Amino acid sequence: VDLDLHPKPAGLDLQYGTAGFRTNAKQLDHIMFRMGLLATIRSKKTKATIGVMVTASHNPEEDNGVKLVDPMGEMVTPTWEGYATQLANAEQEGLLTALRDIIEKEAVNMSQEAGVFVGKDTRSSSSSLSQAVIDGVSALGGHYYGLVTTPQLHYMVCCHNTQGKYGEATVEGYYNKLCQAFIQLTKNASNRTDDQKHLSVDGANGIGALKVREMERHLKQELKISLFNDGSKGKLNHHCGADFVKVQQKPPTGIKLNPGERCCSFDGDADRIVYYYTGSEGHFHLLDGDKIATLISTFLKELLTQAGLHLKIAVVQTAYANGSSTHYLEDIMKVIVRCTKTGVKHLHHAAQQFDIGVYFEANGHGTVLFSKAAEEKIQHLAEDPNTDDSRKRAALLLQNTINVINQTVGDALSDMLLIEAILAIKDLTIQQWDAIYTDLPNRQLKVKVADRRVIDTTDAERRAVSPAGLQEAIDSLVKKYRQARSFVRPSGTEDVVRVYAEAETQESADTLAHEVSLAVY
Ligand code: NG1
Ligand code: ZN
Repeated sequence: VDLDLHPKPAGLDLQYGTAGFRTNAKQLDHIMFRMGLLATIRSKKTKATIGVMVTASHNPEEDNGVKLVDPMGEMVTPTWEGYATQLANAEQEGLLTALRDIIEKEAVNMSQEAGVFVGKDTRSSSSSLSQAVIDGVSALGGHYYGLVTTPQLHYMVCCHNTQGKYGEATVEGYYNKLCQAFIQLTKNASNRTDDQKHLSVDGANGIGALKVREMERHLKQELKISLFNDGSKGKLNHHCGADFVKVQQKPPTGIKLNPGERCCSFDGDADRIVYYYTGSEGHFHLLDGDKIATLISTFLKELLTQAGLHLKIAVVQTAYANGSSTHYLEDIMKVIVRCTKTGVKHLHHAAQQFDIGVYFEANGHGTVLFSKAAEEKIQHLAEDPNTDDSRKRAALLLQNTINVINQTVGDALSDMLLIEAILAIKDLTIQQWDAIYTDLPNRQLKVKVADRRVIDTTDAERRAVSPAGLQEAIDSLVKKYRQARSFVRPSGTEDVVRVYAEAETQESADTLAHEVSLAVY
């Protein structure tokens, strides 16, 4: 490869953050090329196929980003995140040395074959930027998938590296696996009405809109989707999409909301989903990642009981989880709850410690992980001729649940099918699901500061250890309100400090969030 193909502007420094590199698309050409190079080296090192996804998820259309996907479809390891940052920031004349450093440190055999899967979202900059990645993929065996959702790319990397055991490494194979499982699941729901089979989807004017249309053809009318914000008119993530709905706590523009009807929003690369509806009084009701985690874990726990299986199930959340959800899960449902730092790699890792780990960020990114042992026990029960009918039914439901889930990463399409199936099987309306517990009113704000890195946190980001005095200030503000909680942390994807507050009333949550933002300056 010609290392001077996509030269780096001198002096530009970027970090591989929680979701890879993410900034204005104009600054990313050299980053893409270099991530193509790094993915090739990572592939040679792991002797497996590596994924590279070009997207900036829920961020504005003008932005873009890139992240690497490891062999089993998971996020790349911290050491390689470090290499990514080093490689990205090496000045043009030092690029060769920076590459050699990594190759040497990792003792990579450069004659090993390499394979890299590349995917992109629908941003206008994604075509040229993904081309820059491909230019960097010097090796043969690269495969360009073009337009895919982030979770589809993760899925195909995993399928490829497990020789098809997880499924076929094509977009078609992905639809077949998920949709067949969904159809099997819904056979357990009796007499679904047309209303129950109907769902309104806000595609955020992004890749999720294209892909949900493709997927719908495999659903045999078992789910009928009205698609809004399909990308034909509006701008990506602009006043629409999961992040807008979650943070603004209001419906997206461009959607038709009839009272009581189920709606959901994807984000710009379709790895997040949130649900909502308007009540008869015109009130907006949001069902976020916490409500989704509660629905899924309740369903799984009931099935485990019916199957007579003793498997350890846990729910993994972050500091952004609504206090009511944590209380409900721990004290009423009596499941283990863990709290990790923000960023799915942390949640994913914590969820792997259990037989069944349900993880969701409040913003709607999440999935369920089943240990190998758990999957085997379920399979054994389903196939054992001595299993009685009701236990067998539960075991089969668990098997199809496993198949509808994308275990590599949070996936809006897969989560949507799982949620729709659970609502059908349990014969729940969205209102009944919403009524499982009542959210504490909350508010999220962002604050621009000179240097967000002066804020250091501990206890899964729930307490600030620096700058001195900040935590004490937050503590004394929180004391003024009932059922209140608040924390601040530097964002890993934007140059801001995020403030979160919850309290007994919306007014208190808003005031508290405002007061805490003033304390951050
Ligand atoms: P930051 O910018 O670090 O807060 C945001 C989300 C994360 C995660 C990443 C990656 C919130 C509060 N934070 O991270 O949960 O999804 O983006 O996209 O939603
Ligand atoms: Zn996303």
